[in-house]
Amino acid sequence: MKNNIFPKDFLWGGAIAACQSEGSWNINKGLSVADLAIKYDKTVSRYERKLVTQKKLDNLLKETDTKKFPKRFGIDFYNYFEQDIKMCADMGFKVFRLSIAWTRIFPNGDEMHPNEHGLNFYDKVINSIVQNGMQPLVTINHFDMPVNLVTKYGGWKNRKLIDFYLKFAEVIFNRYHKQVKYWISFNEINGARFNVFYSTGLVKDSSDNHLQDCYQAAHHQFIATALARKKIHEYRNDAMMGCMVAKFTTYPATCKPEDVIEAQENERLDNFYFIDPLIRGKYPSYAKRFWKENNINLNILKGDLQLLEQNPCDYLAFSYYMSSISAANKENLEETEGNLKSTFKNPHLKASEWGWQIDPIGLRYTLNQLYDRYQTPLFIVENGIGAEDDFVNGKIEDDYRIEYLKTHIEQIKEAILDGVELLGYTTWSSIDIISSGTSEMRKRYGFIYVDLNDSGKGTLGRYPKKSYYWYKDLILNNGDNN
Ligand code: BGP
Repeated sequence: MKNNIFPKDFLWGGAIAACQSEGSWNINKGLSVADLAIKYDKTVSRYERKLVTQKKLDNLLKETDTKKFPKRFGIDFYNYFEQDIKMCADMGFKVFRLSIAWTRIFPNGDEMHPNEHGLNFYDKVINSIVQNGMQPLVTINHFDMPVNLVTKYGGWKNRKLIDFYLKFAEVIFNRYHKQVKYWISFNEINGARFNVFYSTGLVKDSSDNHLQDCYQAAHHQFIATALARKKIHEYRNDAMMGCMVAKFTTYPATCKPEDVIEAQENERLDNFYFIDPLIRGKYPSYAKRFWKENNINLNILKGDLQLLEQNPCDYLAFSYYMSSISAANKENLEETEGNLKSTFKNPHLKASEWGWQIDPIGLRYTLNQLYDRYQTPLFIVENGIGAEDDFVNGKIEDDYRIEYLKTHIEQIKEAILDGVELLGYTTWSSIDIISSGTSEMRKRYGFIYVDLNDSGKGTLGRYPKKSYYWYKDLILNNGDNN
């Protein structure tokens, strides 16, 4: 028995995002990029799902059948939040991760004054989290920027976006800094590489050099993060501003040196390129070569690099779902799905129904890798398994979810024993919500089942799953009974 491994104040909890849960997409709210995400099933290629061209955007904007856009309705967290937050508190959550919809506060992103209706909603949500004894962990922007900032300003490649974002951030800092200590500037900031439209609002054919735009957008998000970090520290000294990446852990497919180099290159470009500026305060040395070879000419203003250097994030947050393998020659590799991008099959791993490869040991490896490299506190802000749950006689026996979380938590323990400083663990997700990647409802991650199907039908009733009681017991014992 390994006892007392998790620190006493370890932040156990779960996560959701505004655009996948709230619904009420047009109640005192502007249109967000997430409101344009159509439901797809597994048969539609990732490339097709993600690709947003000008023509596609025009068609999406003209579409009048709102039912095609499940994220507009979510799970009606907008009206159910008190019940949902209470159920999470009853599970013993110490922290509740949520995001604030930019389009509720600034419906078009470029207004002079914030929308008081939107703020009133989050006043109630954040009060409810705090009154229920949990710390709110707030993601400022989770894949839901205002569409107006796309159509009028061209998205994050435009430096003006930094000002709009900061205005939004300052409004919520001013309003919630007393209740909120933990912040994340952007959900999965490496989305600029993998989830371009929803992360940065860039339309694929809007310029001659799309890749240049993606990396310019990422640069602007780095600057926005540094400025937001600086600002929140003016409100409270002990604030914790984190940056977050989708961590893509990959192993060389063989011990062939070419495969090892390929794996190193993937880790660098998928992850470290995005973390280094925000934690180390500077771009990695290989960035120059990458820019040159890809015809990327970043517009970095005087003072930008100094700003990054002076405002490193206070912790590193990341999502971890699966791992992949890398090889110089991909001919013999078999492709499978993964978070934000497809991966290659590792013969030693099983996968979820959606093809995401389950690798608990990879989480220990990742925690050690990140801590060795950055020596800054880490926070796992997403980890979980998407599955189709069977709802039978009001019960959901989700043993596969318990197994997934249990084996990952076991490896987190090992990493803590290895010396990794970990602030907390918020599973994805606390409650079933609409899938980010496919907008399906049947891909469920929560401890709480929501009676809603892919056609938008259901009572919206909330039911604790078997995993709800398991997680409750785990938190009660601070992870020691796992
Ligand atoms: C991450 C996102 C979440 C999310 C999760 C699971 O990329 O931050 O918003 O939903 O992945 O992905 P999916 O819903 O596509 O299964």
